[in-house]
Amino acid sequence: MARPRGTLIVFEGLDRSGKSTQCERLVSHLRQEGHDAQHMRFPNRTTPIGQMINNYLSGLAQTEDHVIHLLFSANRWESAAEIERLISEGTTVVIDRYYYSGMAYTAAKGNPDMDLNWCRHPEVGLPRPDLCLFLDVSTEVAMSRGGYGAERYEKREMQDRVRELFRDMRDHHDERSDIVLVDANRSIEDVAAEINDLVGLTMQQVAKSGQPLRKV
Ligand code: Z5A
Ligand code: MG
Repeated sequence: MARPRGTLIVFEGLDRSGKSTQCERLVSHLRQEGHDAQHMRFPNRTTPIGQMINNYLSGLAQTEDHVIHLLFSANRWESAAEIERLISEGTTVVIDRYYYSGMAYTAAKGNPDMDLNWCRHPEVGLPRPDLCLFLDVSTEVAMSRGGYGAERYEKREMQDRVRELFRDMRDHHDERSDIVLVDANRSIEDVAAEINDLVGLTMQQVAKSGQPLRKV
């Protein structure tokens, strides 16, 4: 019998919600259970496009708002074929931030020409996650985890707007059926336990349904 395809899992959420921590734990957990699992993150700062994004985020470069939006998207397209290949070989891919961040952070700049609908266009056709785990954390808890750093978007006002736009996306956009909200104000272990259960269920559904990987 052919090996079932892998599952595509994405972590999203505001800064300091614990995405990177939980991605690493999930990949270790899946490997311990005998699954092939691969960790990816966006922005992927290792490519030439990723270096341009890094220069922008760290304040070394000024980049026009449309241009940086398209660079974030291009940085995902650089990896799209690799994601599809891994999934088709039966590897579960766990991604730290994806196009949901792409949409919310650009739309949060408040340029009326760049609303969530506009922001979604360059993402259409990317591999679509089987599950997007949205780690929901209060501003107070996020601040208690070391506060915000020095990068461009790490400011209270921007984070508050991003929070609202993520909420919009969960309630009104095509994305809503893929997103599951996880209360990330709890301990690392409690959050991880819920995530392991949710991911286990999704992997079973994918294997049982035989549904191919969808596209955004
Ligand atoms: N961006 C964009 O504009 N467009 C795009 O398309 C994409 C991204 C993809 C960089 O992202 C910026 O790019 C980001 C969005 C924008 N801008 N902002 N702001 P990034 O992913 O490189 O940012 P990051 O700095 O790696 O991640 P983060 O969001 O700030 O953090 P996190 O990964 O969610 O949290 P963490 O590193 O796992 O945890 C933070 C700390 O809290 C750490 O000390 C942990 O040990 C601790 N922690 C974690 N969980 C817990 C719990 N449950 N309890 C207590 N302490 C905890
Ligand atoms: Mg992180």
